[in-house]
Amino acid sequence: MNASIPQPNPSSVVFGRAPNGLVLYELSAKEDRRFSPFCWKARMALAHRKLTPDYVPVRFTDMTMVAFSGQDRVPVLIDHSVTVADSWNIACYLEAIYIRVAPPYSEGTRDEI
Ligand SMILES: N[C@@H](CCC(=O)N[C@@H](CS)C(=O)NCC(=O)O)C(=O)O
Repeated sequence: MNASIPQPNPSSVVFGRAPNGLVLYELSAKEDRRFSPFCWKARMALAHRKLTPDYVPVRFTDMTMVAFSGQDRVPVLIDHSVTVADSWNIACYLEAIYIRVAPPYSEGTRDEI
């Protein structure tokens, strides 16, 4: 895995959300449907570590909400002062930083995604 660990970006710090400091910006469509497979990948990577972020819904028309990440797509993960954009980068980041506690598709994982 080619995981270069993102460096803290002080301008992107979001405090006071999930107690674990994790925030996931993800796509939200009509009736708050979260249909993005890229965002599911991020959810899956988090669930494998039993990490529950605060979820911030982002509409297609509101992609400027994630401009702090230096691009205009979701998912974007904030981990305290670290910002990670792109589902693959998020997977690599989590792999590098957090221990996986649940194998993919294990019993119970379904309920957490
Ligand atoms: N390579 C990116 C792709 C992310 C992506 O394309 N996300 C879509 C949602 S599925 C998006 O944010 N689109 C915003 C737009 O097209 O304005 C990843 O793996 O995260």
